[in-house]
Amino acid sequence: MNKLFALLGLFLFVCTLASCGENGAEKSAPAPEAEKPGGLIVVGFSQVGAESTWRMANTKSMKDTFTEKKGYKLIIRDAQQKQERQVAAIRDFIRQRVNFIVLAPVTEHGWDEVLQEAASASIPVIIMDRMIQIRDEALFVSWVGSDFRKEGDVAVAWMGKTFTGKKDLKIAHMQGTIGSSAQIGRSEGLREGVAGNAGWTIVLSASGEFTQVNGKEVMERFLSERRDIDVLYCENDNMAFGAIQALHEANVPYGAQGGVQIISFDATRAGLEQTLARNISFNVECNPLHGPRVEKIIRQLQSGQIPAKVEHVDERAFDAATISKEEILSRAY
Ligand code: GYE
Repeated sequence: MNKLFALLGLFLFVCTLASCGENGAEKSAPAPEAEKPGGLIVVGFSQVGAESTWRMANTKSMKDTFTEKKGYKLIIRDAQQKQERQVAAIRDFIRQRVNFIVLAPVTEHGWDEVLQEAASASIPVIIMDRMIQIRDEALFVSWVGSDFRKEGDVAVAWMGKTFTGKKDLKIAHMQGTIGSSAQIGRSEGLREGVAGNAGWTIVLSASGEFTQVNGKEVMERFLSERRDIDVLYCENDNMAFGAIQALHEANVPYGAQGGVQIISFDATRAGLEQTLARNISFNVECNPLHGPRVEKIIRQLQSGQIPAKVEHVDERAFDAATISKEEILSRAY
């Protein structure tokens, strides 16, 4: 009986989804019942890639949540940081007539067409992690992720406190994947901080694509251009690890020894180890454990409820004085 109501709820929801799109969003008949091997709910998950510790923890959280034991079949497609691959994966999910699509988008733009296709097939789409910019917001059900702009603001507030009175602050800016929400929000925070502080200057800027390998390479490039860097504003932990390797190899002081002060984002366990060791001076948390949050949305949809359109995750920030070894060890990512 419950199941019947759940299915009815979902049916009503997808009808709403299909009918409220503009720009030619056709009012289509609901897709035939998806193939549900053994009665499982099929979830197609288009993941960005495996570029960082954060990302691996995010994939694991999805795998741990959407298990067969709990009644799900999870199909994961790794896009290797390429949007074309994500579009192809979504089309494939539509062809397979999955019950739900979960998209962790590599960048914000370029989703109108393919999400229109998903809506026309009456497949609800949940956006996780990074956000999308889309003409018609009815093309996705909900988004769950971090407030990246706020993360940037938290880092900048720390800089303001730490460097008060410093007349000339030279900042090297290592950005994440250009066009991704995590990069956009964190970079905007810094840009605004620089605009509001007369003595602050971004002297170097480049993308390290959120990976350790590129982080090292970009830092080497930065150091070949100049060494008088006060702050490295680095948009994730893995790039910070690469940057630390480069600084170490070039014999340039950083962290507690004085020299370059590194700000990082994610606060993964390894990132917090580096923070406790005072190699990273300040680390802003970004929580990747979205699996249960996405499942909650799916459950709501199944029981005919309309989930919140946007859900932000509460996050903290750390310096060496505000973390303990126990806290690091108990961290799930
Ligand atoms: O900060 C980074 C990852 O989108 C929040 O992507 C995510 C970011 C995270 O590669 O480590």
